[in-house]
Amino acid sequence: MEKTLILVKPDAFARGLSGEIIARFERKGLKIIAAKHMTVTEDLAKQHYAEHTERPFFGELVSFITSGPIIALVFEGDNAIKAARQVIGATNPLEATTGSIRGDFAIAVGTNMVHGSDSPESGIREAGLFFPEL
Ligand code: RTP
Ligand code: MG
Repeated sequence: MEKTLILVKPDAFARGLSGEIIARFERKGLKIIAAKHMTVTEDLAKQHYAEHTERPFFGELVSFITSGPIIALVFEGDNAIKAARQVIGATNPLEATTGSIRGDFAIAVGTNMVHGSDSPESGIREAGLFFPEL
């Protein structure tokens, strides 16, 4: 079974959509194996987004994810990575289908509500960063 790290990003948390978002992953059939309310430190944000270090929007990514409280969760299940990304929708909310989280709730790529790991290896790495006890 795979693990995926899901972050309910500051925009989604501030809008009071955490419950709605978490319910969608549960309805899909994914199981929560860790969850916490927290604020991401700059150091953790840089480690989490390490693959994007050279991208022009890296600074914005780090400042946004550290800008307010989030909920971090690890979901586990068969094909959890692909299943969760299907629930989340395309990176650009304007390209995400209706019925996906980003398609239903977001407009801008920088404030796209949710993070989901992009491969089984990333899932293990990212889950370990946020939940070292796992
Ligand atoms: P995520 O990591 O947040 O689940 O999103 P993703 O896999 O769909 O997208 P990724 O390529 O990993 O990008 C990470 C986050 O960077 C922001 N982004 N901004 N300005 C831009 O062109 C741009 N491209 C990506 C998004 O917030 C994306 O979620
Ligand atoms: Mg990604």
